[in-house]
Order: sequence, then structure tokens, then C-alpha cells
Amino acid sequence: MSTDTQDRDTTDGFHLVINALKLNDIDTIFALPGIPITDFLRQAQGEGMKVISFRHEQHAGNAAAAAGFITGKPGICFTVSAPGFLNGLTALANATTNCFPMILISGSSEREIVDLQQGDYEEMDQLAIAKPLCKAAFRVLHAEDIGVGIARAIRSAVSGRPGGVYLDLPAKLFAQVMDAEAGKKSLIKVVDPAPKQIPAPDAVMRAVDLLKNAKKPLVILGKGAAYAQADAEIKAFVEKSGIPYLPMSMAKGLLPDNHNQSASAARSYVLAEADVVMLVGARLNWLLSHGKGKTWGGSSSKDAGKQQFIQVDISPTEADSNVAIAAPVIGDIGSCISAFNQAMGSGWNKPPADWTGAIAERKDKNLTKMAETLAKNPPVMNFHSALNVIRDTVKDNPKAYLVNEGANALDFTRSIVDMYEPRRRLDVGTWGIMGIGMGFAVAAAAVTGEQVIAVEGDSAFGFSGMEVETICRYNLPVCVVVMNNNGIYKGTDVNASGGPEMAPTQFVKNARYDMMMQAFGGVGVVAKNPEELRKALAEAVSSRKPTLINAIIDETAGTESGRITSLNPAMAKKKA
Ligand code: ADP
Ligand code: TPW
Ligand code: MG
Repeated sequence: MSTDTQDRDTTDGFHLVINALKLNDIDTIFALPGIPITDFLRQAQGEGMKVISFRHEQHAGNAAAAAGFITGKPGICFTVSAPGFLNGLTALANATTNCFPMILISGSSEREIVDLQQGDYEEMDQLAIAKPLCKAAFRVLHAEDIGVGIARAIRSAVSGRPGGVYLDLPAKLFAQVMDAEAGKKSLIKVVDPAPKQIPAPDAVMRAVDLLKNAKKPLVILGKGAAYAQADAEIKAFVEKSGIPYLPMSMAKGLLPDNHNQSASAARSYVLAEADVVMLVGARLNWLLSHGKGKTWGGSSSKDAGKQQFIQVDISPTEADSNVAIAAPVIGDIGSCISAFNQAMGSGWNKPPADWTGAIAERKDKNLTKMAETLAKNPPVMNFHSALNVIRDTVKDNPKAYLVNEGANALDFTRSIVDMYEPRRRLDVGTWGIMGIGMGFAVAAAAVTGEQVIAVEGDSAFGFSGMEVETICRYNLPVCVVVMNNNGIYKGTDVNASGGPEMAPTQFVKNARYDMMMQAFGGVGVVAKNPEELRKALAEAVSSRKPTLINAIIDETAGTESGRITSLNPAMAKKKA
């Protein structure tokens, strides 16, 4: 029952917001209290909502974004005005960039004072600031419009290309009182918030014809394909077509990574050689070298390769954003892939054996090489010997969520740790942003109840490290593995001036990250070798206790910028 003083005949802004969310099956809120949100959160919890309270708004926002990606419902984050809002804004912008549905709801100061810039408490024109950084932004001034405001925010977040939405709720709104019956009637249960978008049959035929005539076809699955929850259709399509596929980072596990059609272990070969490439919920951005240049078999970094592209995407303006798309197919991935499955008919010819054979050959060679590297047990644990253990643990716990950030800690984990179930890998996404770790981990554990393993570079972990208290407070089954190499990329950089201060990429040597988890009642363990790591991980997973494993990694093992060295101007200069 609510803890407020509303009487039976009236309701207020607090309750209208809570009831509007509940009416739309939203049962979880990620937040950080303060005026005017404190009482809202208290009452939301009183009304049976799950309220997860964080130590910094960015992580509450990241949690909302991850919840949106995992469930397909918009994740909800509440913050206070100005500084709280700004702290949440990075997460909102990141969600929008990643096409994850979330709604950032911030309290705001009095319009009359803000607009005259008279210096209100936490004064800021939040709506104007949020607008260019998200998909849509709204403000509600009257209690009777709360239903419409929440409905518009939900539709904007999940329909078409999903993204972040900002909803501005001035403090005064929460206290507004209105007739209870009229209030109830003003709420909207959103019907069909993410409507199917059926692709045009001729667009599907154009694409199928291209695939049919391809000698070296390739499918690329992106995180949009994972998000779409069209797992069965995608599996049927890949297996019926027989076409080799590459999963982008967060599409790993959509089909199990050990699937015989996965071309991950022959990635550079298939990208350079393919003649028809079908993108499914993946953009031709920097992560795919913009669809041109040497990666794609072009002769210079600007040249188009030899590919013709099919692009399956819900956004009609995505096609041709980097290179020409020969066959755009616009619609939701479930509907599009079903249409492909039908259009392919029964007499589909699988791709030529010399293409699939050449891929298999390279895969075998690379996998054998990788197995040899993983089997090594160097005296000082390195990324490979540590990740070999994590790889086994994920294999044994395929439903576990894997959160991953860092540079080397990211790149090596992505290529070494196989995923077996859809939407289980949550990482730095399109921006390559650090700081998503603990927010994503809390969301995955809180929303699904599954075990979470967060593989974190020691720098990456630092961005959200304080949220281990949140993990302990809610007793979440999260095991954080800090890949501790004493710094950003490695721990061995030197001060260019020769002075005594450490280099900008170096951290305190032998830092005891494990004690951070202990400080809040969780389990903290140091693992100096693969055996210790294996034991600690097994204990974390079987106990489901909040755990932090401080995995000591050879501080010389990483490379600067990990696998994106080519984007580092210092490296480009050295090369030239
Ligand atoms: P990745 O980084 O994995 O390559 P991107 O984030 O670049 O993936 O691309 C995701 C794409 O998926 C976006 O262009 C987005 O419009 C699209 N998308 C998201 N959800 C759907 C959906 N349900 N149906 C079709 N396309 C979708
Ligand atoms: C918000 C720049 C990219 S990767 C990284 C930074 C700071 C940390 C790498 O060190 P880590 O990993 O995590 O210890 P490892 O294994 O290589 O040692 N600020 C933001 N985002 C990004 N991407 C950066 C800075 C960066
Ligand atoms: Mg590091």
C-alpha cells in the first residue's frame, strides 16, 4: 500500500507516473534519489515496483539501457535535476547510439524560474540539452498529461529503430492533485508499442536473387538482430541458406559460437573475399571499416571492395550511409527474415563448396593455433591463460550473462570466450565506451536472475567500481573479474619527461580490487594463476554471492589501444 496521504477521490503526479508505468508492464526502475525523486521512488517501491538505487546516475542509466536491450521493453532511469540529469545523459546518448530502448526521466526545476534564468535550485534547461542527444524528448507540465507523456516516451523508445528518450518532469508536477477517476482515465496502455514492419515483397525478392547468384555469400549478424528476438527465424534462415555468418560482438550467441557455419575464426578472409554480404541489424560503421578499404578486399583504404550488399534494417535511412547498398530490405528483422525463409522456397542451393571449404580450412587452422595458445600456461598469467578459464566457465554456464569492457581485456575476451545463447554478451557497443560494466551487470542480474560474469579491464572497472556496493546491497549473483595489468593497455609505460611521476596510463601496482568487494560484505579473491581463477569462478557461480576476482595479469601482455591500434594517431604517425 502507498505511504502517501492521497485520499480516495484524488490522485497526484507521483501516483499517475507510477500507475502509467505499471499499466505498461514496467515493473523495474533504476535510479538515484534526491529532490523530487526521493519520494517518488519511495512510493514506487511502496506500490510494488522494483527500485534499484545506484551510487552514480550514469550506472543507473546504463542499467536501464541494458535492461532495454535484454527485454525489448524500455528500461527506466530516474534522476534528479541538473547534475543528476547530466550524469545520466551519457547513458542516454550511449543507449541511443546503440539502438537500445530506454527512458531517462529527470525531475527538473521550476519552468518560470529556469526560463528567466533566475537561479533556481539545480537550474538547467534540461529538455533543450537532452534533445540533440536522444531519439525524442518530452516535457509534461500538467498531471492530466502524464499518461500521454509516458505513452509517447514508450512508443518513441521502442518503435522503429529503438533508442533513448528523455522525459522532463518538473518537481511541481509530482505534487499536482487531480480527481482520481479522471486521473485513471487519463492513463494510456500503449497498444502494440513496437509494431511489426513488413518488408516489401519486391525488396525481399531483389535480395534473394542476389543471394541466389552469389558465389561467396556472407551474412553478418549485428546487435539489432540479437535485440529483435527473432532467434528461431534467424537460425532457420542461416541453416536453410547454408551461408557462412559472422556475429558482431553483441550478436555472439544468437547462434552458438561453435556453430559450424560461424566464420568468426576466418573473419578477415571472409570480409575480404565475400561477393554478396547480407547485413542483418548491423551498420557499416567503423566496426566494419565502413564497408570499404583493404578489410573488404579494396586496393586502398578508400576503395570499395568487391562486395554487393544486402541490408536488412528497420531504419530506411541506414542504407547507403557508407557504401552503396544493392538490396535494402526495410522492416523488422523477424518479419524480414521470415519473408526470406519463404522466398527462398524449397529448392535452395547452398553456397558453392569451394567457398565453404576454403573457410573451413582457414577456420581449422586458426582454431588449432588458438587452442595451442590457450593451452600454454606461462609463469605469469596473461590474457590468454586467464580467458581460457573464463571460456570454460561460460561454456559450462551458457545462460550466464557476460559483461565485458576494457581494451585488451575486451578484444581478447570477445575472440576467446564463446557464447551459446542470444543476448548474453553485453559490452562497450558502438562507441567503445568505458563505464558500462557495473550498470550492465546489475541490470542483467536484476532483470533475469541469471549469473553475471563481468570481465573488466582494471581501467574499465574503475569507471563504475563504486557500484560493487550496489551489487552487494541487492545481493546480486555478479562475479566481477578484474583483469589487473596495472594500467590502461599495460602497466609498463614510462614518464616521457623522465620524472618520478607515473605515466598517464599507469596505476598503483598490485592494487587490491578484491578488497573493494570485501568492504561491502561480498567475496574478494586474488587469483595469480589459472587454477586459482578457476576455483574462484566456480565458487562464485555455485554460491551466487557477489564476488570480485582480482586476476593478476602480466603487465607487459597488452598492446596500446588493443585491437584498434590503427585509430591511434601516435601509431599512425609511427607507421607513416
Ligand atoms: P553492430 O554494432 O552489432 O554491428 P549496430 O548497432 O551497428 O550493430 O546496428 C544495429 C542495427 O539494427 C541498427 O541499424 C538498427 O536500426 C537495427 N535494428 C534494431 N532493431 C531492429 C529490429 N527489430 N528490426 C530491424 N532492424 C533493427
Ligand atoms: C568513457 C578510452 C579505451 S580502452 C580504455 C580507455 C581509458 C581502458 C583500457 O584499459 P583497461 O584494459 O580497461 O585496463 P586493458 O586490458 O587493455 O589494460 N573514456 C571513455 N571511454 C573510452 N573508450 C576511453 C575513455 C579508453
Ligand atoms: Mg588494464
